[in-house]
Amino acid sequence: MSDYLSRRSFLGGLAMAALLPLTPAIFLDSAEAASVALIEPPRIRSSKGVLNLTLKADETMLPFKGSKRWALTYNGSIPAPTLVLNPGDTLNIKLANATSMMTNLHTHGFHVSPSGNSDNPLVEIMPGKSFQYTIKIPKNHASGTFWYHPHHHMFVAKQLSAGLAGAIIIEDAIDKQSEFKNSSDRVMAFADPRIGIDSSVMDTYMMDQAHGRLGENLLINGQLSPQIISKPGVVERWRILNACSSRYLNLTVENSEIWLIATDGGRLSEPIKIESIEVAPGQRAEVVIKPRRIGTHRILDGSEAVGTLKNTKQASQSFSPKLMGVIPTLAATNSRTIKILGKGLMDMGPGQDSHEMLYAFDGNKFDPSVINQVVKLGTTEDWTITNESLMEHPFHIHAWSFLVIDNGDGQPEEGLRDVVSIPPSKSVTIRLKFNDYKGLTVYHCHNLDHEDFGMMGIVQVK
Ligand SMILES: [Cu+2]
Repeated sequence: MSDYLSRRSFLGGLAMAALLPLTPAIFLDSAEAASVALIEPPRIRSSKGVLNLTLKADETMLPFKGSKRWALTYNGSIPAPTLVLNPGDTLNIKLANATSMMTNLHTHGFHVSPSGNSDNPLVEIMPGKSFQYTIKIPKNHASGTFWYHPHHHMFVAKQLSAGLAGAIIIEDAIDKQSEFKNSSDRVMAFADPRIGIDSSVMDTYMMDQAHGRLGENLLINGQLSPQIISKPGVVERWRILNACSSRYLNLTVENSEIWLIATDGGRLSEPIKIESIEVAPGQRAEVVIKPRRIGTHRILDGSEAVGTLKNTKQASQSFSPKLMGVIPTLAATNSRTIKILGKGLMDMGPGQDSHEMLYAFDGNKFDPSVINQVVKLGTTEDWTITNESLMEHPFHIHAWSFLVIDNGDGQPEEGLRDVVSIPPSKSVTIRLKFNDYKGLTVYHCHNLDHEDFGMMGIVQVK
C-alpha cells in the first residue's frame, strides 16, 4: 500500500540484517520499531440522557510523516470525537461551519427522524453559519457502532475524504457483561485521504467521478501503520468503520481468530467465526480478535499491511457473550425494483463521449425537487436493486436499516445493514420496515463521488 512504509521497513530490515542472522523476526522487529501506538479519538458521553456538543468543522494542518498535511476536521481531531450514548438519549449538536463550503451532518445508521433539525440530509449550512441539531434516539434503538459525517449533496466525497467523520456508539446492558466489560473496546476508523498541504487535496477529477476517489495511504484513526498493544489476557473488540469515500476493505489479522459480533445495524444473535472482515464504504463491523499466540501480528487489507497487533499474553477469558441481536421476522407487503444504470469509464467503448459518464438510479440524476419513491408508514417492503452497470456500488438508505434477504447469489446475509454492496450484473434484495417516522430522506450510492454526481434518490414515507 505505502511505498514509504514498505521502503522504510525494508531499509530497517537491511540495517539489522548486517548484524543478525536473517530471520522473519528481524522484519517484525523493524516494523514494530517504526510503529506508533494507535491513538483512540476522545470519547464524549451523554449524561442524564443528554449529550450537548458543539462541533466546529474547520481547516486544520495535521502532523503526518514528520511534516504537515491539510485536512478538514471536527474540533481539530481525526477521527472526530467518539460520541457515546444510550437508547432513549437526546443528542444536541451545534454544527459550526468554518469551512469555505456548504455542509451539514448525517447520523449514519441511526433510526431517528429524518426531518426538521434531526437527521435531515437536505439541511444547508452556509460557510460561517451554525445549525442546531436535536436528535432523539428512541428507547428501543439498537446498540452498536454508528457514525457521523457531512451529507451536503455535491460536497460529500470532498469533505469526508478530507477528514470530517466520527464514530457514535450506542451502549446498552449487554455491553456491561463481563466478556465486553473486560475487552479492549476500540474504535478503528479506516480512511484513505489524499495527502497534500492545501485544499487542492479535495479536487475532483473525471476518474474520481467514474470510479470514486482513492487516497495514497489507508490510515487507521488518521495514523499510518499504527500498532495496537493488547491489554494482557483480554480479547480485542474492534469497532471497524469504513470511512473511505470509495475503497472496499478486506481485513485480516495474522495468526488470529476473528469473530463477527455486530454489523451496521447492531448485534448478531450470536458470534460468527469469519476468515476476513469485508467492509464496504460506509459499513461497520464489530469484531473480536483472538491471537492464537503471543507476538506481533500484521493487520492486512488484502495483502497490504496497514498496522500491527502486539500481544504479550494470551487472552485467558472464554469468549461466549450473549449478544441477543434483534433480527426482526417480517413479511413484506410491497416490493419495488431500483435499477442502477449508467456509464462509467469502464462501461464505455472507444470513441464515446466521456461527458456521458453518469451512474444513476433508474437513469434519473438526483433532483431535490423530485420524490422518487413513496412508501406508506408502517409497511414492510422488499427492494430489489439491480445493477446493470459494470461496477460494484454500495447502496445506502438513511433512517431505516434492513435485512439482506438475497445478496445477489440467492443467499441471505447475517445481521442488519444500512449499506449493502451491489455487484455488477447482480440483483440484491433487501427488506425494510418503514416504521416510526414520516418524512423525506434519501437513498444513495456510498461511493460518495457517485452520490455527489447524482446517484441518489428521495424516498417519502407518509
Ligand atoms: Cu456507485
